[in-house]
Amino acid sequence: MVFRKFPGVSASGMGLRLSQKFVFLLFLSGLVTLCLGALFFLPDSARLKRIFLSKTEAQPVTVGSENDAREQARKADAAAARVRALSRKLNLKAHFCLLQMMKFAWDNYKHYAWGKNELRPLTRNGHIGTMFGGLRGASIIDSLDTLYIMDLLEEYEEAKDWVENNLDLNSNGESSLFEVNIRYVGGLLSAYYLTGNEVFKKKVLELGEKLLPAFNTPTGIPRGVINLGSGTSWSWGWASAGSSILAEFGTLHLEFVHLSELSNNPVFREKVMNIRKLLNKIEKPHGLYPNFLSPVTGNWVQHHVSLGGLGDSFYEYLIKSYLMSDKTDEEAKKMYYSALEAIEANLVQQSPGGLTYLAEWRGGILDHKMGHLACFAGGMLGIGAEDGAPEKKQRYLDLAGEITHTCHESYTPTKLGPEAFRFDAGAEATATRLSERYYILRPEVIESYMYMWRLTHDPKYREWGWEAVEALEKHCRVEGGYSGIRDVYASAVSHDNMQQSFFLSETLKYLYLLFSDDDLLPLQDWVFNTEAHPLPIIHRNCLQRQNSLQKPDKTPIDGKSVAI
Ligand code: DMJ
Repeated sequence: MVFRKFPGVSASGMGLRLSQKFVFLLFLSGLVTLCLGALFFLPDSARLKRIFLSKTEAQPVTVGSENDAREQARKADAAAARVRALSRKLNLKAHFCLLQMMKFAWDNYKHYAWGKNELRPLTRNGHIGTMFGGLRGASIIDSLDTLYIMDLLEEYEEAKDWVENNLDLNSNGESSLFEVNIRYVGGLLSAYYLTGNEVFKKKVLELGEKLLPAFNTPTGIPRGVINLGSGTSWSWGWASAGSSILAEFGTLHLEFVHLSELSNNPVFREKVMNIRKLLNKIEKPHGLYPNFLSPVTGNWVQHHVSLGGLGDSFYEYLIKSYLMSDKTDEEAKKMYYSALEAIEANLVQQSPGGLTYLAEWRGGILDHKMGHLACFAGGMLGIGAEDGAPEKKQRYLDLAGEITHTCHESYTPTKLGPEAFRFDAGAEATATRLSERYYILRPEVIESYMYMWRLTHDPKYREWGWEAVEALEKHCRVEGGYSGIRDVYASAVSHDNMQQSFFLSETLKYLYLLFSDDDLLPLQDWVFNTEAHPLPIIHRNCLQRQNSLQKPDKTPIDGKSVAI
């Protein structure tokens, strides 16, 4: 090797200096390589990689984002499908549970209380009570349509046979016109319309006739109590000044219209149209309907207004009369929406915590309390929203959702709700009195979940319904059936020993429908009476429909005459 000579440096000295430099440079480059290499292994190295990579190398990252986006969309779809599958599973599970629950309630009633009105599940015997006079089998009549809808056909046959062979309408005793109407007349009508079995029609027309004497008053407003054997009727002892109750005489319309339809006898319709005529005519304080009316003078007896007990189903039957008439009963429509205006102006309130509720009104003074019974109003407002004035439709649907939300809020901590809850002295949808803490298997909150589900398909309503199923199983199921509980706030529940007939007719049916497809008893074709018995909408426009199939010159499309 020839080294160039540099001035002042010997060859051997230069060689030594060169090798020192070489070692130093080698060391330096090793250090730099190590440092750069280490950078790539730092946890946040991705950012540095981006800086060090050229644009062309960076390109695949953009392609990767599109892929990522596609991948994310695919994952989201898969997740949605999983949720749908899960909710189908939950529906199947819910259906399965509800069938088991209905069967359990029915089997226990059959075993321990057959033919009596209700089951006492703790003492495992039957209860007759005083509401139905001499009538028996309230749980059987209330269960007929639920059993049929749930496809529990063996059990339905047992119920039908009992009606055929054992339902005795020639009974004496003090019976409530309202309760007999909503449970027996409603239950038999539904059973007839669903199954077409003539035995139900025969029985219900016979029973309808027996209720007519209750209307023999100076005004035609019926009294609350009737002896089905003798036809004598009188007012409830507890109702002030011999008055009749708004929710009682105002909850006959749907059933009586169908009695006239089935019998071709206008008398039933005339009786309820007469009630409506009087209510329409009479002066109403602030547009509101008080709960007590004299059947003698036709005047209000007290100024207590409520969408809870004593008032509730009167409002429900106004909108349902309109819907059941295939939206032809304009008078019912007008009365419903005017009543709603008055309710909005006078009863709808907002709590400090932001909950919307329906207060009670006592001669202008508000009682900031809502009964469990008033929770049906979520569903009622919901089904009535569509036919409200254009500018009110959304408001009514929102109000329906808000009331249902408030009622759900009252369902805590057992996930079952008290008989009444308050919004005063710091209370937010909680029962403040010991005497209002009980839950007797009532349906109203679940009823509103069912309607709101059908109207909005918001999954929260099914979630809330499922909470109720779990709570019923946990707190109300006992060895001998289902029982109400005395205190929804108590950690150790105490049972009231009563399986109400409306648990079978309403609570379990509404839960079952909540988890069913909308075409099981579609709201376009059926209305539910206040005991959840489905009654068909009376379609009057079939002639128009037939005509619409004809050519303009009225010649039938197929050239043949249309049989009507
Ligand atoms: C049912 O008999 C009916 O829903 C009625 O309109 C009110 N009370 C019970 C259920 O809570």
